[in-house]
Amino acid sequence: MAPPKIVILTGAGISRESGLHTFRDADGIWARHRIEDVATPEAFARDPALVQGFYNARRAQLRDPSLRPNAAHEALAELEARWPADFLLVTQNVDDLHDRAGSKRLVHMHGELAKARCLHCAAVSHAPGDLTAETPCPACGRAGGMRPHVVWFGEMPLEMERIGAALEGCDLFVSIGTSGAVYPAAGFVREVRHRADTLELNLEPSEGSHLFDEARHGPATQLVPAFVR
Ligand code: BJW
Repeated sequence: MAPPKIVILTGAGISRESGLHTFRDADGIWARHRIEDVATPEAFARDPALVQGFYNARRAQLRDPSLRPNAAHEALAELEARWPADFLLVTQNVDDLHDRAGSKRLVHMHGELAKARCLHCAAVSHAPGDLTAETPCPACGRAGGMRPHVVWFGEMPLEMERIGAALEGCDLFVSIGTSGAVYPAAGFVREVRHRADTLELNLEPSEGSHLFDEARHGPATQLVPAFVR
Protein backbone atom coordinates (compact mmCIF):
# COMPACT_ATOMS: atom_id res chain seq x y z
CA MET A 1 0.00 0.00 0.00
CA ALA A 2 1.25 3.51 -0.83
CA PRO A 3 2.41 5.52 2.18
CA PRO A 4 -0.16 8.12 3.29
CA LYS A 5 0.08 11.76 2.24
CA ILE A 6 0.48 13.69 5.45
CA VAL A 7 -0.48 17.17 6.60
CA ILE A 8 0.64 18.22 10.07
CA LEU A 9 -0.69 21.34 11.79
CA THR A 10 1.23 22.73 14.75
CA GLY A 11 0.48 25.47 17.29
CA ALA A 12 2.12 27.18 20.22
CA GLY A 13 1.99 24.04 22.40
CA ILE A 14 4.79 22.40 20.41
CA SER A 15 7.17 25.22 21.38
CA ARG A 16 6.09 25.39 25.05
CA GLU A 17 8.74 22.93 26.23
CA SER A 18 11.39 25.01 24.44
CA GLY A 19 10.40 27.84 26.79
CA LEU A 20 8.02 29.94 24.63
CA HIS A 21 4.61 30.79 26.03
CA THR A 22 1.38 29.67 24.40
CA PHE A 23 -1.47 32.17 23.91
CA ARG A 24 -4.49 30.82 25.76
CA ASP A 25 -3.07 28.80 28.65
CA ALA A 26 -3.31 30.36 32.13
CA ASP A 27 0.26 31.70 31.82
CA GLY A 28 -0.19 32.52 28.13
CA ILE A 29 0.44 35.68 26.13
CA TRP A 30 -3.24 36.69 26.07
CA ALA A 31 -3.31 36.65 29.88
CA ARG A 32 -0.82 39.55 29.81
CA HIS A 33 -1.82 41.45 26.65
CA ARG A 34 -5.19 42.28 25.11
CA ILE A 35 -5.59 41.01 21.54
CA GLU A 36 -7.23 44.31 20.56
CA ASP A 37 -4.14 46.21 21.77
CA VAL A 38 -1.43 44.22 19.98
CA ALA A 39 -2.71 41.76 17.37
CA THR A 40 -5.01 43.62 14.98
CA PRO A 41 -4.29 46.02 12.07
CA GLU A 42 -6.36 48.62 13.96
CA ALA A 43 -4.06 48.34 16.99
CA PHE A 44 -1.01 48.93 14.77
CA ALA A 45 -2.64 51.96 13.14
CA ARG A 46 -3.58 53.39 16.56
CA ASP A 47 -0.35 52.77 18.46
CA PRO A 48 2.46 51.38 16.28
CA ALA A 49 5.09 51.84 19.01
CA LEU A 50 3.13 49.65 21.46
CA VAL A 51 2.67 46.91 18.86
CA GLN A 52 6.32 47.08 17.74
CA GLY A 53 7.38 46.86 21.40
CA PHE A 54 5.30 43.71 21.91
CA TYR A 55 6.85 42.03 18.85
CA ASN A 56 10.37 43.36 19.53
CA ALA A 57 10.25 41.66 22.96
CA ARG A 58 9.07 38.38 21.43
CA ARG A 59 11.69 38.63 18.68
CA ALA A 60 14.36 39.07 21.36
CA GLN A 61 13.28 35.70 22.84
CA LEU A 62 14.23 34.06 19.52
CA ARG A 63 17.77 35.44 19.92
CA ASP A 64 18.17 33.95 23.41
CA PRO A 65 20.97 31.37 23.06
CA SER A 66 19.14 28.98 25.37
CA LEU A 67 16.16 28.75 22.96
CA ARG A 68 16.34 25.50 20.99
CA PRO A 69 14.01 23.21 19.07
CA ASN A 70 12.79 20.38 21.30
CA ALA A 71 12.31 16.66 20.69
CA ALA A 72 8.91 17.28 19.06
CA HIS A 73 10.27 19.73 16.44
CA GLU A 74 13.16 17.35 15.78
CA ALA A 75 10.90 14.31 15.38
CA LEU A 76 8.79 16.11 12.76
CA ALA A 77 11.90 17.09 10.78
CA GLU A 78 13.06 13.45 10.90
CA LEU A 79 9.65 12.23 9.73
CA GLU A 80 9.71 14.64 6.78
CA ALA A 81 13.26 13.63 5.80
CA ARG A 82 12.34 9.97 5.53
CA TRP A 83 8.77 10.34 4.23
CA PRO A 84 8.49 9.07 0.63
CA ALA A 85 5.08 10.62 -0.11
CA ASP A 86 3.56 14.12 0.01
CA PHE A 87 4.18 15.85 3.32
CA LEU A 88 3.38 19.38 4.49
CA LEU A 89 4.01 20.89 7.90
CA VAL A 90 1.69 23.84 8.45
CA THR A 91 2.59 25.85 11.51
CA GLN A 92 0.62 28.65 13.12
CA ASN A 93 3.76 29.57 15.04
CA VAL A 94 5.73 32.69 14.24
CA ASP A 95 8.86 31.31 15.95
CA ASP A 96 11.56 29.62 13.84
CA LEU A 97 11.97 26.40 15.82
CA HIS A 98 10.68 24.13 13.03
CA ASP A 99 13.13 25.81 10.62
CA ARG A 100 15.98 25.35 13.08
CA ALA A 101 15.09 21.68 13.52
CA GLY A 102 15.47 21.22 9.76
CA SER A 103 11.86 21.15 8.48
CA LYS A 104 11.72 22.14 4.80
CA ARG A 105 8.24 21.36 3.52
CA LEU A 106 6.94 24.02 5.91
CA VAL A 107 4.37 26.81 5.74
CA HIS A 108 4.23 29.58 8.37
CA MET A 109 0.56 30.42 7.91
CA HIS A 110 0.60 33.20 10.58
CA GLY A 111 3.91 34.66 9.39
CA GLU A 112 7.35 34.82 10.94
CA LEU A 113 8.64 36.98 13.79
CA ALA A 114 12.09 37.23 12.21
CA LYS A 115 10.68 38.92 9.10
CA ALA A 116 9.25 42.38 8.41
CA ARG A 117 6.98 43.64 5.65
CA CYS A 118 7.10 47.11 4.13
CA LEU A 119 3.73 48.86 3.92
CA HIS A 120 5.10 51.09 1.13
CA CYS A 121 6.44 48.47 -1.31
CA ALA A 122 5.19 45.15 0.21
CA ALA A 123 8.72 43.66 0.25
CA VAL A 124 9.28 41.02 2.91
CA SER A 125 12.73 41.15 4.49
CA HIS A 126 14.76 39.47 7.20
CA ALA A 127 14.37 41.38 10.50
CA PRO A 128 16.28 39.72 13.30
CA GLY A 129 16.43 42.87 15.47
CA ASP A 130 14.04 45.55 16.75
CA LEU A 131 11.68 47.37 14.39
CA THR A 132 10.91 51.06 14.99
CA ALA A 133 9.35 53.93 13.05
CA GLU A 134 12.87 54.77 11.86
CA THR A 135 13.69 51.31 10.45
CA PRO A 136 14.23 51.69 6.68
CA CYS A 137 12.98 49.10 4.21
CA PRO A 138 16.00 47.28 2.71
CA ALA A 139 14.15 47.10 -0.63
CA CYS A 140 12.74 50.63 -1.17
CA GLY A 141 14.71 52.55 1.46
CA ARG A 142 11.68 54.29 2.97
CA ALA A 143 11.16 54.41 6.73
CA GLY A 144 7.92 54.39 8.71
CA GLY A 145 6.32 51.43 6.98
CA MET A 146 8.00 48.37 8.43
CA ARG A 147 5.55 46.08 10.22
CA PRO A 148 6.03 42.62 11.71
CA HIS A 149 5.41 39.95 9.04
CA VAL A 150 2.74 38.26 11.15
CA VAL A 151 -0.96 37.66 10.53
CA TRP A 152 -3.25 39.63 12.82
CA PHE A 153 -6.94 39.00 13.46
CA GLY A 154 -8.99 39.98 10.43
CA GLU A 155 -6.06 39.42 8.05
CA MET A 156 -5.78 36.57 5.57
CA PRO A 157 -3.38 33.80 6.64
CA LEU A 158 -0.50 33.09 4.26
CA GLU A 159 -0.20 30.42 1.54
CA MET A 160 -3.81 29.29 1.89
CA GLU A 161 -3.86 27.87 -1.66
CA ARG A 162 -0.89 25.59 -0.97
CA ILE A 163 -2.45 24.51 2.33
CA GLY A 164 -5.83 23.90 0.71
CA ALA A 165 -4.30 21.70 -1.99
CA ALA A 166 -2.36 19.66 0.57
CA LEU A 167 -5.48 19.20 2.74
CA GLU A 168 -7.50 18.15 -0.28
CA GLY A 169 -5.06 15.36 -1.15
CA CYS A 170 -4.05 14.19 2.31
CA ASP A 171 -4.70 10.76 3.83
CA LEU A 172 -3.54 11.60 7.35
CA PHE A 173 -4.02 14.89 9.24
CA VAL A 174 -2.27 15.40 12.57
CA SER A 175 -2.88 18.43 14.80
CA ILE A 176 -0.26 19.14 17.46
CA GLY A 177 -0.23 21.68 20.31
CA THR A 178 -3.06 23.91 19.22
CA SER A 179 -6.23 24.86 21.09
CA GLY A 180 -8.37 24.90 17.95
CA ALA A 181 -9.65 28.36 18.86
CA VAL A 182 -8.49 30.28 15.79
CA TYR A 183 -9.83 29.94 12.25
CA PRO A 184 -9.16 28.97 9.54
CA ALA A 185 -6.67 26.48 11.09
CA ALA A 186 -9.31 25.27 13.57
CA GLY A 187 -11.49 24.26 10.62
CA PHE A 188 -8.93 22.05 8.85
CA VAL A 189 -10.02 18.89 10.68
CA ARG A 190 -13.61 19.39 9.48
CA GLU A 191 -12.35 19.79 5.89
CA VAL A 192 -10.49 16.47 5.89
CA ARG A 193 -12.18 14.18 8.40
CA HIS A 194 -14.54 12.51 5.94
CA ARG A 195 -11.72 11.17 3.77
CA ALA A 196 -8.52 11.23 5.87
CA ASP A 197 -7.44 9.72 9.16
CA THR A 198 -7.20 12.40 11.84
CA LEU A 199 -5.12 12.48 15.01
CA GLU A 200 -4.78 15.09 17.75
CA LEU A 201 -1.65 15.27 19.91
CA ASN A 202 -2.14 17.93 22.61
CA LEU A 203 -1.54 18.48 26.29
CA GLU A 204 -5.30 18.40 26.89
CA PRO A 205 -8.42 17.99 24.73
CA SER A 206 -8.68 20.95 22.32
CA GLU A 207 -11.96 22.66 21.44
CA GLY A 208 -12.34 20.33 18.46
CA SER A 209 -10.96 17.17 20.06
CA HIS A 210 -14.17 15.21 19.43
CA LEU A 211 -13.76 15.75 15.67
CA PHE A 212 -10.59 13.62 15.48
CA ASP A 213 -10.55 9.84 14.94
CA GLU A 214 -8.04 9.59 17.74
CA ALA A 215 -6.70 11.98 20.39
CA ARG A 216 -3.64 11.43 22.56
CA HIS A 217 -3.05 13.81 25.43
CA GLY A 218 0.28 14.72 27.05
CA PRO A 219 3.38 16.85 26.44
CA ALA A 220 4.48 17.22 22.81
CA THR A 221 8.06 16.15 23.56
CA GLN A 222 6.72 12.73 24.54
CA LEU A 223 3.76 12.29 22.20
CA VAL A 224 5.36 13.46 18.95
CA PRO A 225 8.54 11.31 19.05
CA ALA A 226 6.38 8.32 20.05
CA PHE A 227 4.08 8.95 17.08
CA VAL A 228 6.96 9.39 14.62
CA ARG A 229 9.18 6.44 15.63
C1 BJW B 1 0.71 21.74 24.74
C2 BJW B 1 1.80 21.90 25.55
C3 BJW B 1 2.77 20.92 25.46
C4 BJW B 1 0.56 23.54 25.98
N1 BJW B 1 2.61 19.91 24.61
N2 BJW B 1 0.56 20.74 23.91
C5 BJW B 1 -15.84 35.57 14.85
C6 BJW B 1 -15.59 36.90 15.14
C7 BJW B 1 -14.45 37.56 14.68
C8 BJW B 1 -13.52 36.89 13.94
C9 BJW B 1 -13.76 35.57 13.67
C10 BJW B 1 -14.90 34.92 14.11
N3 BJW B 1 -14.85 33.62 13.70
C11 BJW B 1 -13.73 33.46 13.03
C12 BJW B 1 -13.04 34.64 13.00
C13 BJW B 1 -11.75 34.86 12.38
C14 BJW B 1 -10.58 34.91 13.32
C15 BJW B 1 -10.78 33.92 14.45
O1 BJW B 1 -10.51 32.74 14.35
N4 BJW B 1 -11.21 34.36 15.60
C16 BJW B 1 -11.46 33.44 16.71
C17 BJW B 1 -10.86 34.01 17.98
C18 BJW B 1 -12.93 33.15 16.78
N5 BJW B 1 -9.47 34.53 12.50
C19 BJW B 1 -8.79 35.43 11.77
O2 BJW B 1 -9.04 36.63 11.82
C20 BJW B 1 -7.74 34.88 10.85
N6 BJW B 1 -7.96 35.37 9.53
C21 BJW B 1 -9.03 35.04 8.80
O3 BJW B 1 -9.94 34.38 9.24
O4 BJW B 1 -8.96 35.51 7.52
C22 BJW B 1 -10.10 35.42 6.72
C23 BJW B 1 -10.71 36.78 6.63
C24 BJW B 1 -9.91 37.87 6.41
C25 BJW B 1 -10.48 39.12 6.34
C26 BJW B 1 -11.85 39.27 6.52
C27 BJW B 1 -12.64 38.15 6.76
C28 BJW B 1 -12.05 36.90 6.83
C29 BJW B 1 -6.36 35.34 11.27
C30 BJW B 1 -5.97 34.75 12.58
C31 BJW B 1 -4.61 35.30 12.99
C32 BJW B 1 -4.17 34.75 14.33
N7 BJW B 1 -3.03 35.42 14.75
C33 BJW B 1 -2.36 34.99 15.97
C34 BJW B 1 -1.25 35.99 16.27
C35 BJW B 1 -0.09 35.81 15.29
C36 BJW B 1 1.04 36.71 15.58
C37 BJW B 1 1.58 36.50 16.98
O5 BJW B 1 2.16 35.42 17.29
O6 BJW B 1 1.45 37.44 17.78
O7 BJW B 1 -1.84 33.69 15.81
S1 BJW B 1 -3.48 34.82 17.36
C38 BJW B 1 -2.65 33.43 18.04
O8 BJW B 1 -3.57 32.29 18.03
C39 BJW B 1 -1.51 33.09 17.08
C40 BJW B 1 -1.60 31.60 17.03
O9 BJW B 1 -0.98 31.12 15.86
C41 BJW B 1 -3.09 31.35 17.08
C42 BJW B 1 -3.46 29.94 17.50
O10 BJW B 1 -3.04 29.70 18.80
P1 BJW B 1 -2.48 28.26 19.21
O11 BJW B 1 -1.21 28.01 18.51
O12 BJW B 1 -3.54 27.25 19.05
O13 BJW B 1 -2.11 28.51 20.74
P2 BJW B 1 -3.07 28.36 22.03
O14 BJW B 1 -2.40 29.03 23.16
O15 BJW B 1 -4.44 28.77 21.72
O16 BJW B 1 -3.12 26.78 22.30
C43 BJW B 1 -1.97 26.08 22.70
C44 BJW B 1 -2.36 24.62 22.94
O17 BJW B 1 -1.19 23.90 23.24
C45 BJW B 1 -3.32 24.41 24.12
O18 BJW B 1 -4.40 23.57 23.72
C46 BJW B 1 -2.47 23.73 25.18
O19 BJW B 1 -3.19 22.76 25.94
C47 BJW B 1 -1.43 23.04 24.34
N8 BJW B 1 -0.16 22.85 25.01
N9 BJW B 1 1.60 23.07 26.32
C48 BJW B 1 1.46 19.86 23.87
N10 BJW B 1 3.87 21.00 26.25
